[in-house]
Parts: sequence; structure tokens; C-alpha cells
Amino acid sequence: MSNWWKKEVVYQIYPRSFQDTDSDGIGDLKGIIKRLDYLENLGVGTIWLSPVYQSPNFDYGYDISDYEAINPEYGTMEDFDCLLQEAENRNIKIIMDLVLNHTSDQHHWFLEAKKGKENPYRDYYIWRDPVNGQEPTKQAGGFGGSAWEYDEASGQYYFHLFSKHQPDLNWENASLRQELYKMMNYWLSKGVKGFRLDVIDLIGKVPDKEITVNGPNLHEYIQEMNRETFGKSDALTVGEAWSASPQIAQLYTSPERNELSMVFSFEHMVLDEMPGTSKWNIRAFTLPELKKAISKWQTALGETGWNSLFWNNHDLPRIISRWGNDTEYRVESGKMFAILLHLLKGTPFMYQGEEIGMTNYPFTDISQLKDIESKMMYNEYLEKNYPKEEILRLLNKKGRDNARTPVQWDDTEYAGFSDSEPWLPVHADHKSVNVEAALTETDSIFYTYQKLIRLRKENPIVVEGQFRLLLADHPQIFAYERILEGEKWIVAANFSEQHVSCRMMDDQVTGETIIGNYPEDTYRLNDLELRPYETFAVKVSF
Ligand code: TEU
Repeated sequence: MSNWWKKEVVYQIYPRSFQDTDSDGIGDLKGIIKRLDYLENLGVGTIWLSPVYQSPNFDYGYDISDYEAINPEYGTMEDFDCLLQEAENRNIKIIMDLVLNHTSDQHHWFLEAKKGKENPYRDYYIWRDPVNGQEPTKQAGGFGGSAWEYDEASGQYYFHLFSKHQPDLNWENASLRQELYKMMNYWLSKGVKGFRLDVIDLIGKVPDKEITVNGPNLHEYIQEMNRETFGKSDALTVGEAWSASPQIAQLYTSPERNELSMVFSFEHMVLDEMPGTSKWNIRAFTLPELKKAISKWQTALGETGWNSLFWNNHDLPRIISRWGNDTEYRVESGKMFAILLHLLKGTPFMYQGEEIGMTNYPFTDISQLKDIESKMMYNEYLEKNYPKEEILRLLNKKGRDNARTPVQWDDTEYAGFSDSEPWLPVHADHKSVNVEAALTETDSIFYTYQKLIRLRKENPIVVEGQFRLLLADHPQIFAYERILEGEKWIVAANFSEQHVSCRMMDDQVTGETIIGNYPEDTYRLNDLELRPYETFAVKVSF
């Protein structure tokens, strides 16, 4: 196995918001094809495609009603095949987003299952009798409410860890598992090069014992899946695993266990939440906490296993707005996040629009929001008597639609995304924040990403080098070193709006700039004066 994915940068496309070509205000596959040259110019070698399968869109594709059909809003299977071919012509691989924990309630398996207890598909899902006339357990669903939905016709409840339109599959059923593997092989045989596995840590659940994540058979199922499907090819697989600790991530990613290439872990992305509560319970956190979380994963998976690296995805607010500065220092902080992340050890994932520094959308009314999680939260918080303004404030901070507004290609009315009104509003900052402008300005965020991707291809130290955190307790500076066979790079960032001076070394050491966000050719590491968000990577001799 070549482990090609260790050298890769993956670009996530959320198709609904990427590029429309048929004027319905919704992105489509032809739109992705149209922008492949742009992605090639950026340098990314792999695209992670958020779901494009047939779906009633309660959760915009994360509720699949047919795993082997393309959502007609996005195009046809011919368009998909064309996309694969056109991507391959540019040496770009495609990995699919697969939701194996649940289906849509419109999937024919569920429509059959609902017909009654004797139906052969009944056991593909999880059904239980009421207990004392109530839900079988107290389990809550991921978007609020109970995880059990009552089915009048049969007098039983079915289980759903997300919305009631997303019934959970029963992985204990062996023929269900075989059907899923067959479907995965269908996509692999078309030429897709791997999968992002949605909430994979949930598939081993034991609902009766209220076990959801990390169930007893989880790794057995993944090993079986690997054997029956992608293990036979040289695939990139990344499991979404909110519950993973570094030790659990070892189980998923140690090569000899034949499970996955890597997982998405979220320890660094939940630091602004009150532990053990919800994403809406926001708290302040300090830079040393962030450094500690990242460093812990870098070290734990440094030798065996592998890390994924990310700040953004379709569920998270835009990082510049979240932990950077989306006004005065948008460009500086955007580049800081890019450099800090891409020079860590692991495979970086970037999310559409990140490369031009897109920011959160200033939503002013709930009617502008489309996301099921946000809408359910809004209603739940209204019932709890939260003022509307406060709920909107939280949604503006953490709501998922922040990441889902249309990609800003140019400064025209709908930002070059579409020529009719898009399904989600276009950010007013597209007048200046757009791809066309980014390509024209030689010092734009775009070119920082382009350079980082090239640095990874050209320098084994970026892929293989050992990681060591520096200045662990410094309140404003995030610094680390990478070392490989006599070569050392030091990366340092001023994670603040203040001017910060610092002495990284006692001896007079000057580093030659490899990449940075202020125009400096060298940095004197024993005497640093860093401006707001100033970030650099330097090569040092030792
Ligand atoms: O997300 C998993 C998940 O746990 C989310 O509920 C996450 O906690 C939340 O979005 C953070 O705001 C995955 C997908 O990435 C998400 O888009 C889907 O809605 C969800 O699974 C269900 O398939």
C-alpha cells in the first residue's frame, strides 16, 4: 500500500453551495466540473464530495433515500461519471461521503420496514415496544428531542440518533451489512478512491443499554467493511469520530488493524463549548488549551496511526470568524490558520471557500436559515423562553449554515455562484472576498494555500517530520518544530491582535522564511517582535 493520502491535501465540496450551472440557485455536478481547473491550480489532489445521492434533503444529503442514485438537483449518473473522468484527467481523486449509520425515512428499505413486523426489511432498522406506554429509553436525538419515534401502525418505536427522518440502521443484521458493502463496491468500481464515513463511531450502538458511540462491535464491523470493500484497493478512508480519544484513534488507524486511514477527531474544535453540554453552550478558552489538545493528538499518533487536520467543514462555523478576526485582520488570521494547520503532521482537509477566507454570514432572521439542526434548536430555545435575539446570536456564532452559503467566485449579484437567487443568501462581503479577486492579488490567502500544498509535495519533512510543541504555556504564541534527518523547521504564530515580543531561543538563531504572512525573509528567533497574527515557518540549522 502506498499510503498516498499521507502526502495529500483534501478539499471538501458541499455541492449544493459550490457552483450552479442550471440557474436553479442550487449547486450541481456540472458546476464542480466547471471549477476543476481552479482546483487544479490550487493544487489539491483529492476532493471529498459531500453527499450527492438521492435525498429528500431534510438534512441536505445526510439523509439518503437511494445510495446508488444521484440527486436530480445535482445532475445525473452520467454527470457523475464525467466528473470522475474530468477529475482524473487532472490527477484529482474523488472520495465520497457515505452515511452508513442511518438512511432517509424515504429509503425503500424503511418504506418496506414500516409495512409491518413480518416485513423482511423490518430488521434493517431498530424497533422496540413501548415500555410502560413510553419511549423504551431516555436516549436523546442529536438534533434535539427523543431518539425514539412512535409508529402508530405497528405500535412500536423506531430509533434515530439524528432527526426522525433519519432512522438508524441495525448493523447487527448481517444481510444489511452485506447490502451496504455491495453498494460501497459499486462506487469503488466506478473509480472513487475512498470514503468519508459519516458518524462511523455510532454504528456499533446498543440502544437498549443506551450505548451510542464506541459500541462493543464497532471495530469488528469496520474490519469486516475493510475486508469486504476498500481494503482491497488503495483507498483513503476517514471516519467521522466525535467520540475518539487518541487511544481509540489508534484502534481505527493502526495499519495492522486494517480499519481506516484516519479519523476526524474534534477535541480541538469543541474547546469553546462547556464540556459535556452542547455546542450552543459557549465558553471562552485559552490558547494553551488549544495547543495542548493539538499537541496531544500530534504526539499520540506521531509514530503509529495518522492524523487528519482541519479547522472547517460543512458543520462548523468559519474559523476566521470563530477564532480569528473577520474584519481588520481577515487576511492575516486566515493565513495564520492555514500555515499552522498545514505544517502539522497529518493530512490537511480544507473546506470550500476557506482558501479565499470566507467568513460567517450575519443572519438576521430565522427565515434565512435552512439547516435542520439550527431550526430545531431555534424552536427548542424559544420554548425554553430564550429571547429571539439571543438565539440568533448563538446561531450566528455556531450555526451550520455559516459554512453553507454559496462560494464566492466573483463580485456580481450572486457572486458567480448562480444567475438566479441561491438557496442560501450570498454574503455581502463577496464584493471584495471572492475567487476572482483572490487570483488577481498575488498576496491573497489563496496563494498561501497554494504554496502550502506545494511545500507538502516537495518536502518530506512536512509529511514525515517529527512534531514537538514549543512554548506550551505562552498565552499568545502557537509554536512548534518539525524535524527530519538533520532538517528542522520552526513554525510560530502570534494568535492574537496584539504585538507580542518573545525569545524562542537563547542563542542567536536566524531562520530563513519558508512561508509567512508578513513580508520577512528571515526571523531572529532569540528576539522576535510579532505583529497581529504574524505567522511564519522558518528553516533553521542546528
Ligand atoms: O455530523 C455528525 C454530528 O454529530 C453532527 O450532529 C454534529 O455534531 C453537528 O453537525 C455539529 O454541529 C454528521 C454530518 O457531518 C452532518 O452534516 C449530519 O447532519 C449528521 O452527521 C447526520 O448525518
